[in-house]
Amino acid sequence: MKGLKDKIQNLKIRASWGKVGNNNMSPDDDKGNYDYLATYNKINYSFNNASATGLAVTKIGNPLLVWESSTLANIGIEATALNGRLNVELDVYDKKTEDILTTPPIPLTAGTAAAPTQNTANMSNKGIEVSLGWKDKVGEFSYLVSGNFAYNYNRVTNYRGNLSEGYVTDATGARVYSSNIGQVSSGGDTRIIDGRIMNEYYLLTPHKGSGAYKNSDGTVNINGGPKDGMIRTPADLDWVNSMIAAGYKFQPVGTVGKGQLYYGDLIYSDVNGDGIYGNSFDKQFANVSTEPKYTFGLNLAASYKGFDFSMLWAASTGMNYLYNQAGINNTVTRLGTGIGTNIADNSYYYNEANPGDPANRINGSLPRLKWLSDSQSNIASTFWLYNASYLKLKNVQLGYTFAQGLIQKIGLSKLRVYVSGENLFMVTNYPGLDPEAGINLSYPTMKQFAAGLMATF
Ligand SMILES: [Ca+2]
Repeated sequence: MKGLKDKIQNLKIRASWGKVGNNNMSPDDDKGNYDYLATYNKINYSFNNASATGLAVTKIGNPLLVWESSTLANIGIEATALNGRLNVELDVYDKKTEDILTTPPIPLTAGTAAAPTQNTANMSNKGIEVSLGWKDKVGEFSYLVSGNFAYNYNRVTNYRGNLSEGYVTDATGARVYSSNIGQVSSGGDTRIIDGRIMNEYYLLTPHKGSGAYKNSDGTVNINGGPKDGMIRTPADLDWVNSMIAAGYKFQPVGTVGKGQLYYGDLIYSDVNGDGIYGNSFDKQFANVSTEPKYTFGLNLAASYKGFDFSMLWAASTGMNYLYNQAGINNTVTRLGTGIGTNIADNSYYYNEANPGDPANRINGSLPRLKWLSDSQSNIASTFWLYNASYLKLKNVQLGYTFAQGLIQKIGLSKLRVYVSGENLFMVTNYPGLDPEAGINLSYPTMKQFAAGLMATF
């Protein structure tokens, strides 16, 4: 045991369990504060063939309503070893949020009043947090390296039932595609549904064709067409026309033409196989949300004689943002509104009348420019879903502390000068302003430099 004590100075195993209540109504927008009461509103009704004003229930009350509750169980280890040089912390947690307030849909046969607020949804967050640190001194040089890592796994565990999609035979004997997504989930481009990430993206996907256009018997190849979903060449457009001639459809814009579906437009996958490329049944869950799955931090510090240096790095990965912003990557143009260089340099252009036009850019990464509106390409799809992972140098500081003997002569007890910089460097593929600040950022994060002098009398 003595040998071990020499190596490990501190070892703590801890566990905790707690339960807290919350009356904040989420994920639905309505506030749940007084929802145990029914809401009444003035409403007109017919009395002796004349309109009269009366009172009617417009939202059904729920006297059984309780707060949502979160149960957090946590187990962790803390250790300091090798004469305080190594520091380790590890935490594993399991958080269950139950009785989340929601307003489930009710059938119209229940009347026109809004459904009562109920405690129906559950959510699970599980994760791990690790922090490792090493500090040491070699002669007059001391240094510290510490890093942290966190992983979170989020799932909605109970909402409105399971998703059921597929072909069914309707009352007339016809084979039709049916989905209960509207009943079992809520939201739009991001949705809440049982078994998936909270507010997971649910989107159309650009059609990934094989690049071939026809089958060996001369018929149109339904798995062919443009490889990246954009109609780029005359052969791509011919394929679209042949598909339509063969009875297939493209949505949201179904007809081919300059003002409709044309060169430089995206077309979407027919995921459910109903022959319509890009209808609502072709939306899929993307396995990502705006919440990071992994976060990292790294802190480095060192000092030698009077000099001191420190640096802080941070990274988040595993989150995606649906981003389609005027002036940055949205290719819809308006009178009096400028377009960014990203759009000017990367939007598709093809001059049909002159295929050799040097201005042609048929490999442009963004769709063609459009005037005022675009209901084909600039709509929600995974084309506009960007990996928002980033690595940032958040802070660097270099300082110098003057030797005591020198400064005591001028009546000071301590004198330190320093220079520091913030947000100096970032690596990301996200085209927006700052992925750390989220999608809707109106003012960019600033890069800052500072120089300072600290005098203690
Ligand atoms: Ca379809």
